[in-house]
Amino acid sequence: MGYSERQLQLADILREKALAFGADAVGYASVESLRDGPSEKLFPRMKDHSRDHFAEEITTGLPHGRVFWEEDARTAVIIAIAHPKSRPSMDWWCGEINPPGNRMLLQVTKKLQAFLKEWDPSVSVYQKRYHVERGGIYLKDAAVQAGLGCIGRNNLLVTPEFGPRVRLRAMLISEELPPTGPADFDPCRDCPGYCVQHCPQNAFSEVIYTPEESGQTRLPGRDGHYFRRSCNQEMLRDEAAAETGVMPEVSDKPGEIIKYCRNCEWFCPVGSEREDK
Ligand code: B12
Repeated sequence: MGYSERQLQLADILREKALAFGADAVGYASVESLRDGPSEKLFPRMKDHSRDHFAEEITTGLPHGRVFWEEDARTAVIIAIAHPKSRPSMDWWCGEINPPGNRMLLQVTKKLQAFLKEWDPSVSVYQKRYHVERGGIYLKDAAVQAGLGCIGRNNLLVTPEFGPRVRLRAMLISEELPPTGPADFDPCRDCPGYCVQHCPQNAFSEVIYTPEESGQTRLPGRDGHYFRRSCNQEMLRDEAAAETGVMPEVSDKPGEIIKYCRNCEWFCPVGSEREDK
């Protein structure tokens, strides 16, 4: 598809702005390429949803797991912020309060939205929520299509610069921008799989999904080895182990600080040299 001068210019400016506002990586995927993607397709066939209480929080009016796409949305702008080993608190939840990393992501997309409003008020901008049930999109699928990295054996987006130690957020816009992916990148091919070996719940130890049974080849943990229920077991343990404390970055009131397991991120060697940017 040919892109106009205006679209090419916007693609450049938006990228520049996102990085200036604090994103560590940014990419674009066409909404068309994301519709009915691997995660959305698998969702109704999942063996165990685990966090089924999310179903009670559906605000889209769609069946559980379906993505709500705004009618005029054409491009998904995906941003990533690195969550390095040196700053673990970026991922800590304090009660119901969003972790500092998520708040940074939100600030970047809010600033991008404000910039776009000035650039051309006729461009529609949709902030996408974290949970698909509340209007979000499947962020890893979108990040792969936007060229930010690939899905690794740990079932996470693995980026060349920061490995899997990133968090993602999306914003949809009504302008068509040239897609920046997918990328030809596969660091897992010759890796012994430190990430999966260090899972405290052995969530990657058996094949849960097969291409035959699920009718698709893009599966959790690449070849269907990731079991959401086991992973969630660890997260419930982390919640039970939460201790009361204060996180000055988010609030001066004490709350239960939850430090979710990140072994499948910590043990991935990709991008480690960029840990402290
Ligand atoms: C629900 C949820 C959970 C649930 C269930 C996870 C799951 N995968 O099912 C629980 C609570 C267990 C969980 C755990 C974790 N989560 Co979580 N989670 C989500 C959430 C909200 C939706 C994920 C989902 O439901 N996927 C649907 C299921 C069906 O798909 P899937 O298991 O992901 O597998 C699909 C992909 O692998 C894809 N795929 C495979 N190969 C290929 C190839 C191509 C080309 C493509 C396009 C796609 C593709 O197809 C599979 C489906 O068949 C997302 C945010 C979002 N809106 O996307 C964050 C998210 C995925 N989680 C994230 C993280 C970091 C974690 C944890 C490390 C915990 C933590 N400290 O935050 C663990 C790690 C789990 C793991 N190794 O996968 C990050 C991942 C960042 C990254 N680098 O990828 C996300 C994106 C949130 C964020 N803030 O950025 N999570």
